[in-house]
Amino acid sequence: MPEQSISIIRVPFGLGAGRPGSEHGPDSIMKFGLAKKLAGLGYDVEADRSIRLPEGVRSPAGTKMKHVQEVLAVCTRLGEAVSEAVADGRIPLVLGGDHSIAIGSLAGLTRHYGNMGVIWVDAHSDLNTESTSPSGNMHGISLAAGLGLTHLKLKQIAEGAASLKAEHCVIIGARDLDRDEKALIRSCGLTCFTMHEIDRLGIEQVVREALRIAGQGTDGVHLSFDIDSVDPIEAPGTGTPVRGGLSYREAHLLLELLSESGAVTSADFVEVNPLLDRNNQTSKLAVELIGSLFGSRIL
Ligand code: EXY
Ligand code: MN
Ligand code: MN
Ligand code: MN
Repeated sequence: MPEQSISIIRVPFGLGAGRPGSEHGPDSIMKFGLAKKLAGLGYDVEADRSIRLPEGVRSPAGTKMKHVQEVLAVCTRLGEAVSEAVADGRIPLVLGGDHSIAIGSLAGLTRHYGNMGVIWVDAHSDLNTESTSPSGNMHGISLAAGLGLTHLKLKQIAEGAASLKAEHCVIIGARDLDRDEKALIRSCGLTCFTMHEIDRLGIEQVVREALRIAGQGTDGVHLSFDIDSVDPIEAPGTGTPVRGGLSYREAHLLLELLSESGAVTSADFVEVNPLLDRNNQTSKLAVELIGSLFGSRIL
């Protein structure tokens, strides 16, 4: 089997979130040894890509949704980088940044994967639209954008991009949903395993179901992992913490099971905020969890 290659794409962008700090996530995750860890697992690692906000891009003040132009500009550049990685046969591993950048990943990926499944691991569902958003923060609309439910379309970001099919999208770990998001989840056809289902079924069964939904009849599976899915006791360094999240072991097992399946073709790790962290605990956890996704095992 040829050596597998990973393109680590850093996106130091945090304007889609309501508080600053996630723009420091990529450098912090790298500082705690991600590239070395992946190389040690046998991958050929390309680690020098960083996506910057182009000079001079600035949204007008006073609009409901904040920093739309900045999100569009960064996501356009990210879409190109992700698309290039896929075209070169490399696995794109995108380090955020806030979760709005997933829009760029999805735009770049759906140029290549015409029928992609998505596993969205998050305390939130990111299913607001420009109309329903209570905060105006772009990271709260990213999955809705992927599904084609927002004014912002993936096609604006990357030529040939296409919306996801809800039937192949799964959310895992949700526990803080807005009223309109709940209504949308009930009507749009995606599957949402909240913390309640994880408590009842166990994370192993939830992941098996998720792999079936996102993996069967699709040509790729994208994992979008928001670190706020993990309980704030383990991951305090994030902008929108919600108690009652995945335990340390549940988070690892989820990623180990995804790894075992061999189904995941790309991933985002987002919302690590080093300014809010305690002793870099959250950045270090992110490195460990990414290791589990790429094959690191206890024994
Ligand atoms: N649902 C809330 C909003 O739309 O403002 C909170 C969204 C937080 C999003 C975080 C990153 O996952
Ligand atoms: Mn999110
Ligand atoms: Mn979240
Ligand atoms: Mn299908």
